[in-house]
Parts: sequence; structure tokens; C-alpha cells
Amino acid sequence: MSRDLSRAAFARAKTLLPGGVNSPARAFGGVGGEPVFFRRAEGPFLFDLDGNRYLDYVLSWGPMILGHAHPEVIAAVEDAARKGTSFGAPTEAESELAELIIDAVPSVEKVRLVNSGTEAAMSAVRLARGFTGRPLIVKFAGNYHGHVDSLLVAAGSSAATLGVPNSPGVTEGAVRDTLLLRYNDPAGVEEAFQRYGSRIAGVIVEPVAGNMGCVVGRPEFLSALRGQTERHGAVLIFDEVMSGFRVAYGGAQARFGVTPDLTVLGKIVGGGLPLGVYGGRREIMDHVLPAGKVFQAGTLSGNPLATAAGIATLKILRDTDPYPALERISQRLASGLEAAAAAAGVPHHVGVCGAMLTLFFSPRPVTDWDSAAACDVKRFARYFWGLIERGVYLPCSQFEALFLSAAHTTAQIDATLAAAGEVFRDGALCE
Ligand code: KE4
Repeated sequence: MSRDLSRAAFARAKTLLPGGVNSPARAFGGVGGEPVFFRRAEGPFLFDLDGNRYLDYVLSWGPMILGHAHPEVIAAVEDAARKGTSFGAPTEAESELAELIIDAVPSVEKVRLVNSGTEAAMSAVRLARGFTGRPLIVKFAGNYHGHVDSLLVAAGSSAATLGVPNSPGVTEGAVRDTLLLRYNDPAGVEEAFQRYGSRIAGVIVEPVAGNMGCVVGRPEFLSALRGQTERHGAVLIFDEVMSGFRVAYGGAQARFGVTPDLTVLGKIVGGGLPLGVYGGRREIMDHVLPAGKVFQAGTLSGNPLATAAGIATLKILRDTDPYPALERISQRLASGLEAAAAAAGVPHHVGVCGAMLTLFFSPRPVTDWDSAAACDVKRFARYFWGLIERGVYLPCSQFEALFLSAAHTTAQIDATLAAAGEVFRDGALCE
């Protein structure tokens, strides 16, 4: 495939934007080479500047569960735009979207709309601290909640240590009250609460992790979180920016039957426009200004275009229930990839939940960050490039999940599996 126009566009972008991108996830850092620049997208397809078509399993990192440019979503955004793009004043669309979210997500009685998952997670953490009057926040290695200073922490020296910054610009002070634990480790959760319980404001967790690749929170882990936070009066926050409206219409909390106190949403809920949400128990949410004293604000929060896209998207998901079909094509892809890797004798493990999954190049199950980090990322890179050359666009990192949409067909899944089989058979992955 020729990608000369992408190459030229990237050369120009690098003179204007750090690394030539507006988010590092797009820079192909995990697979080498240069990112592809796209002109348009439709249904399950992306079309690059050079006219190449790709079957898209990134879907804007999750939002496009209906497929790209869904006509009803586009019409809703066009209609809203003609009436003005932002008022900085209340609109009924914000209440309509709020009602859809409250009806769908078990933990949510009230919501606040913001502009990104990062903003939603940051606000939920501040709210947990404001509501409890306590300082400590627990997070898990391998979980990502956006670029919130206090949540950009690396593992400390032992299992339950106060975090150390994992980015320049994040100060020791910013992470002093962040406790980093191992994902899927109920004993570690119990130990942390025995040691710090009375000081823990909240726990934030991806109930289905997507940011170390797809790793599902085990029932005993999620119930330990629910039990320990209840026992110690801490706030349980489910970060469902990725899993929300994806693994079920009500998110992981509906799928697993574990109800947090607060939920963070993004991606799908905005239909591909900038929108994040935090919401949960009324008695907690009513601490947010101006109902309460916990400050949070935003010029474009709940803006007419993002709410129009979100309302249209959630109504289609609610009324058409694509989840059984998504489950079927996701399982078909997962088992097909497992079969292709096994036939080639390539060590592998598949993490899958609903319409998100990851093929890990690992000889053992991937259940936490340590086992994810041990994956053969060079082999992943060869797999990624083998597929992109065959018109299949995967997330450009072993530590991301791939996503399916209601626009993906069984025939396209089978074509993907045929391409994967070729990539595995051509030997590049067997070295
Ligand atoms: P945003 O600020 O990017 O809208 O959301 C941050 C966020 C919060 N929580 C979870 C579970 C997330 O997955 C994300 C963002 N996910 C990444 C992909 N792994 C977005 C891609 C990017 O950063 O460009």
C-alpha cells in the first residue's frame, strides 16, 4: 500500500504539533513506522489520504460503536449546529441526555456533563475527596483514567505504596495521596484498606480494563472493592469511559451486577463528539457546585453538538439492542485469532468482554499490568503491520483494546481472520 500522502502530511504535522499528533496514542510509538492520516470514515471503514480503505477496529478508541458517520447521528449534529453551536446557558438537550444515562446506568441518579473522560475522572476524584473529607485515592497499575496529574503514577517500590510520578511535570505532591495497587488482587485491596482505610476517599478502577490491553476485572476483585469501600466509607468509582455502553448498554456494572457509588463515562456517550460524564448517587452528586461546594465548571460542558450526538447514539443503542450481535462477532473474532495463533505455534492469550478484545502475545494469561508488560511487543508490531498492509486497522499498541461496531459484518470478521491467518503463516510472527 502506498501511503505517500500520509507521509507528507506527517512531515508537515511534525513541524506544527509535538510528535505530529494531538494525542500520543495515535503516534504509532508502540509499533514503529509513521501514522496513517485519514480523510474520511464510513460504517466500519476508514479511508486514508492515499485512497486506501481499512476495516477499522480502533473506532476512534471506542466511541464509534454504531460505525462511522451513522446517518441519524450526523443528521442530529447538523440539525443542532444550524441552531447555534454553544450558548453557555442551560438547554433541554442536557436533561434529555442525562435522563438516558440515568435510565441506562445502574449507579447513576444524577450526572454532570463535561468535555472528556479525563475531565470526568478528575472531577469524580475531587468529588470523592470533597464528599468524604479524606485525602487518599486508590488506583491500579495498568489502569488509565486520562491525564489527571494525581492519577499519572507509576508503581512504587512495593505492592501497596504511595505512587511516584510517571510523567515530568507531575510533582511528588500531586501523587503523594495516590495509592497504587495491583489489578485483580483482592488480597492487596484488603491489605490497603487495613493499613489506610480511614484515610481512603475513594477507589477508581476500570471494571473492564482496556488500557493494558483488554483485561477483565474478576468477580472476586470487584466484589472485594465493593465490600471494602462500603466497610470503610470510601467512594467506589467505576471508570467506564471505555466499557460504558460497550460491554452492555448499562456498562460493566450492569453486566457484572456490581454497583459503584460514582461512574465515569466518555467515548460512546458523546457519539464521537467531545463529551465526558461523571454521575452516581444523588447524595454524593449534590455536593457538586452549585448544589454543594465541590467546584467544577466548563465553558463547553453539555454543549448542543455533543449532546445531540450523544442522545442520537444512546437512543439507537437503546432501541436497536445491538449487543447480542456484537457479542457474537466479538467471540467469532476472538476464537478465530486464538485458532490462527495456535496453528502457527505462537504463544498467545485473548482477553475479551463484549465488543472489546485484545490478542496478547503472551505464553500465560494476562490478568494485570505485570503480566501484560511481559508480552512480546515486537511480535505484536509485526502482527500490526502485517494486518495494516492487508487493510485491517488495529490499535497501534499491545496495551490497547480493539473495538467492534454494529456496522461490522460476519463476512468482514472472516476476512480479518483470513488476513490474520496469512500474517501468522508468513512466518514473520513465528521467529
Ligand atoms: P479522554 O480524556 O481521552 O476522553 O478519556 C480518558 C480515559 C479515561 N478512562 C479510560 C478508561 C480511558 O480509556 C480513557 C482514554 N482512552 C484512551 C485509549 N486507551 C484514549 C486514546 C487517546 O488518549 O488518544
